[in-house]
Amino acid sequence: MEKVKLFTHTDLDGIGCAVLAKLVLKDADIEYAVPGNIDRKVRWFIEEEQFEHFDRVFITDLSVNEETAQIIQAHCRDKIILLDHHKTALDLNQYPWAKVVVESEVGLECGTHLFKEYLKDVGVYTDQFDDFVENVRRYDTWEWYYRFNDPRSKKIDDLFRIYGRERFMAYLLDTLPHNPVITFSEQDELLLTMKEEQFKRYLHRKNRDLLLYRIGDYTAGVVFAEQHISELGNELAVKHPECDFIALINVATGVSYRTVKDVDLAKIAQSYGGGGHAKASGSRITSSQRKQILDILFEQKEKVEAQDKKPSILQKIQWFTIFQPKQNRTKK
Ligand SMILES: [Mn+2]
Repeated sequence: MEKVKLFTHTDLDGIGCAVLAKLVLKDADIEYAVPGNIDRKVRWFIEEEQFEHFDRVFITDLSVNEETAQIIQAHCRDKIILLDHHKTALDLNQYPWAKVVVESEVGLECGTHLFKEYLKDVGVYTDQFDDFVENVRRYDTWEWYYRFNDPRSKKIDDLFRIYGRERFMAYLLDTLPHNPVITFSEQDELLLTMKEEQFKRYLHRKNRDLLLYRIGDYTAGVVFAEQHISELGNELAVKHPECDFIALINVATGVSYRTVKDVDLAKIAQSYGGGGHAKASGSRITSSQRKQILDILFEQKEKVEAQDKKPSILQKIQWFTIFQPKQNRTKK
């Protein structure tokens, strides 16, 4: 059996790939990543020659930047397979190990469906988890809403958010093999109802706080939000047809963009250092931007280390360089 490593995204589409890897390929080593850290993780994996321990390495529902792509090309092009559906990653198709498809005969693509097609092509998958894969695809592309008007896919994503990644993953690995069509227990339905009610209250508050801004040539509805991002973006877009797009700001992570009108948000996010799809994209808030926010909020401030925080590698290096000369001096 091949030893497999999988780098995948943390959302439902990302864990969909992890579920297929575990169920179909059995012995797969899963590592979760986000657009903000995938390059660092993949480069470390190559530089430290970790890839030597694996026969095959997948990167799913995520893409790498040009610099990382060149490192892959130079050092492990025969082992890595990257499968993604983000429009801003299409340039990676110049590399034989990358397959970026935005749309195919099924509709809009997603990571889990591309991974399923790959497994089918190499002959290890037939159709046992097709219902799950299709629901992941419908949720990730919002076809559940725009094309099928069927909330089942969204309920699966809601359940994933309620359960949390590890618990949901365990639940899927346990149930899918003998019950490939996901059903909702009475308890699940109650949790889903509670989540729906909580969302409605959140939406009401966020809609009240929404600000309209002119950004470049566009009118944007801007709101600070850290929960229910996809759903909130969509509902606010429906409520605000006067906007071109909605920007949801989570200071801790970044900005999510959702279309109202037909504007290319992949381009807009790219101009702020991000990427994504035409209808939904994102850009990061950098640590220096967060520092600027702190400068605005608190005039007189000084950074102090928290007690229960492990020192970062950078801090360790700093300590090392500070303490080293002193040790040498005492030896003399
Ligand atoms: Mn995806």
